[in-house]
Amino acid sequence: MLIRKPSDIKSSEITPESVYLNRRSFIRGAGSIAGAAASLLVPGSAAALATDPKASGETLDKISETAFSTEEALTPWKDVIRYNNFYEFGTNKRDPYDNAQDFKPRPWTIKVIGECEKPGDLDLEDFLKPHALEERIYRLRCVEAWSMVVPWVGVPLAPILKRFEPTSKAKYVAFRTLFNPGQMPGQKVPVLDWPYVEGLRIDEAMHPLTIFAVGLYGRVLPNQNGAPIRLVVPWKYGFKSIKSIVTIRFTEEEPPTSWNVAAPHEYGFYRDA
Ligand SMILES: Nc1nc2c(c(=O)[nH]1)N[C@H]1C(S)=C(S)[C@@H](COP(=O)(O)O)O[C@H]1N2
Ligand SMILES: [Mo]
Repeated sequence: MLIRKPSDIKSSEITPESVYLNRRSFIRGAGSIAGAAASLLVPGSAAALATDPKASGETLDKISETAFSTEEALTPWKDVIRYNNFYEFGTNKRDPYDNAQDFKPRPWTIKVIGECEKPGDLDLEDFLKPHALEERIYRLRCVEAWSMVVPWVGVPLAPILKRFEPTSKAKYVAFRTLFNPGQMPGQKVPVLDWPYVEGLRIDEAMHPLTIFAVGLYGRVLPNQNGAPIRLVVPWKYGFKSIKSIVTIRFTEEEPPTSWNVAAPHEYGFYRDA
């Protein structure tokens, strides 16, 4: 699939366009983190970030905003990091904030396998380099009950996937979260069939708004938001946006997904290796 520049993308291809896309907010080539990140901080957030012990993450340099951002007001930092779904750290919305702080998100490698010519690894550090993240703040409203507008820092998934040369059999992309009950205490409880898995059709995975997020509010991802790397699929329900990804697999068959498996489903739970 051809990846086009934002100006080439018809609005009709971006669904639901009116909800979160507003081209007028396109800030072309705006310079540094100073300008870009500062403009993203709603009043009070800069101070909140500076003093929040759970915002220890390093800042990400040389990033500015993409064409895809909404002009809607951002959800304050304190809410973005305190109201999460991440069952690996508990099932209440506040649990990930309370329980994810000892999680070690680095070093981190993602294995890319399955229906592709060049299976291999992705190293998280490559995503954090300034050139990789240039112009990569996506201010997106994601579809979910709490529907937050978050300034994600990330990169489009499509060019990353294409590096591995998916074959014509690659009709889906399956994603898997880390399984490590020592670090993810919620995995000791059988609320889901661990590890968490999700899948997208290849065209959904290649959509320009499907991103790998490695940060928010100009900093590396807080653990509770899916550190160190997660999907953001803004027009899909939140559960599609799988967190702490360790494996990507190209498949011909539709892969199982955690929330489907949680409902009765044959025990063909997806595993690799
Ligand atoms: N590994 C993993 N990824 C996950 C989940 C989860 O429990 N485990 N919850 C999903 C759901 S239901 C939602 S709504 C979003 C929430 O992302 P947020 O906490 O950054 O808002 O993460 C998704 N990704
Ligand atoms: Mo969700």
